[in-house]
Amino acid sequence: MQTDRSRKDQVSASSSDANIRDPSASVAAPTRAKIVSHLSAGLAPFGLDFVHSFDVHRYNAAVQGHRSLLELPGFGRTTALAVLIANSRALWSPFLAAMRDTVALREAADPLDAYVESSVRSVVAELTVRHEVYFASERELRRVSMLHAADASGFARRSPMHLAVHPTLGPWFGLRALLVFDVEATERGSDRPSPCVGCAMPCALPLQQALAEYRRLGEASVKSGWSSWLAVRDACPIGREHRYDAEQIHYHYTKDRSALARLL
Ligand code: B12
Repeated sequence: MQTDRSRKDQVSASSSDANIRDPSASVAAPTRAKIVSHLSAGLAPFGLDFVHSFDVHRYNAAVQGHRSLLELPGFGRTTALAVLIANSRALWSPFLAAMRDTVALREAADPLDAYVESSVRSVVAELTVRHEVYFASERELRRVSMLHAADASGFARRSPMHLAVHPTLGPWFGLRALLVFDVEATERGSDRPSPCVGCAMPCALPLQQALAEYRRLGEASVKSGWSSWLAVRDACPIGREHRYDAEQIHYHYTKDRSALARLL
């Protein structure tokens, strides 16, 4: 478990090569399939239960010309393996267990981000191939739009509610990290149709209401008016059986540390 200080140092050193591992240490580069199966098996116990591979150039094409999003490294390859890491509600129970066991997590500025970061880094560290890691929580030049990544990969499609929708999970998942490897991508990423096509869009009215509050109060409205934002997600007809439980929902929207502490 890293300290808060070392996490901050890593992020602030982020536009350098801080996260790029040296391939000279590598004996034989693992294949795409080995990387993906290593990540799937290693991350699942942490509740990071979705690992979806695609070609990083699809993300780069999606953000081309965007005013604030940068291209991700392609390592000079025609295709380069990108892996999107996501979670269903399965994240909650291992996260709470780790919180009970780890003082540094309980003291972290954002315990869930710290948990995701240490979990992903511990699993990725076992791979010897050159790579770069981006977390959903990173800012400014390191910010990756996870919604564009989900869309470009075909894992889920961006929807009018400013969330991505998966054909089975609906909007009930988090997008946590995007990894890029110096390995050819053998799958480009799929263009499956958006689950929103043909939907009567019951999210439209709650979205208007939540956005009105957002315009009035700014980002603080997500915490103070979180039930309006929850109503938007709840309106989606897809994935209702994957809805998070009440405590998980409450913490994700409010980041209420004292409510979280009561669960430990
Ligand atoms: C910043 C941010 C927010 C801001 C958005 C404000 C803003 N002006 O952009 C606020 C604080 C409002 C917000 C709220 C929420 N967010 Co948010 N957010 C992000 C974050 C960290 C970055 C988004 C970003 O800047 N993208 C880059 C920009 C440049 O992309 P863009 O497409 O060009 O810009 C779009 C957005 O800015 C958006 N936008 C513009 N104004 C507003 C205003 C509002 C209110 C919203 C929601 C969006 C929005 O429209 C633009 C065009 O689509 C992402 C993680 C990530 N790294 O992607 C999570 C993320 C998109 N959020 C997520 C979630 C779940 C939420 C919440 C439900 C709360 C929560 N944490 O559980 C709420 C409610 C949103 C909803 N639709 O129901 C998830 C989405 C998962 C999914 N299934 O799709 C992400 C991926 C985080 C994660 N770890 O999973 N979020």
